Amino acid sequence: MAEHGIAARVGIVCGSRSDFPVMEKAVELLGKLEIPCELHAISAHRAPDLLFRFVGGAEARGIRVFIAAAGGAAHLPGVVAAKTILPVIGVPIQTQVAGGLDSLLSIVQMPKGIPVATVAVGGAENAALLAAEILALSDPELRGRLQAYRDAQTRSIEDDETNADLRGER
Ligand code: RP5
Repeated sequence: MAEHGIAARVGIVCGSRSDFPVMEKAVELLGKLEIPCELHAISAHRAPDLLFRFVGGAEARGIRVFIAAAGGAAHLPGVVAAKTILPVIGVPIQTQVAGGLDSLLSIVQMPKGIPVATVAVGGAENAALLAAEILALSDPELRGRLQAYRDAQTRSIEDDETNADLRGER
């Protein structure tokens, strides 16, 4: 699924549609930063040929970063990384078995040679921000939007009513 009708720069792939409620937070944040993305549900073990087709054609379509989310024996991000030289960010999805520790270890413990940048369990927003930071290296306008996002985040904490006494020290 392509978002915004223009060439996507971030390719988000989930092992299952059941991961979408988590990963839609990444889609939303990328949208706020005006970064076009596409979202797919492709299981690495149930549809490996389709996954290879998706990854193989992505760079030509404009994709520059992948975000891959999976739960359990979460090999999807590693398999995506094996088939591309573009950066891959892995998002471990929470599970019933070990609260997502199984997913986290499956993604973060990549043996050397093929890196996957791993965020926290359910860390869809940080995955989106990390993808934005990578894209911003060669996109000064995006860098400006990212800085504005950060500044607004900081301001919202400074403006919290519990911090009223500290405001004069700004
Ligand atoms: C993984 O197994 C998916 O990424 C999902 O997190 C988990 C459960 O998948 P379904 O039972 O929803 O197919 O492949």
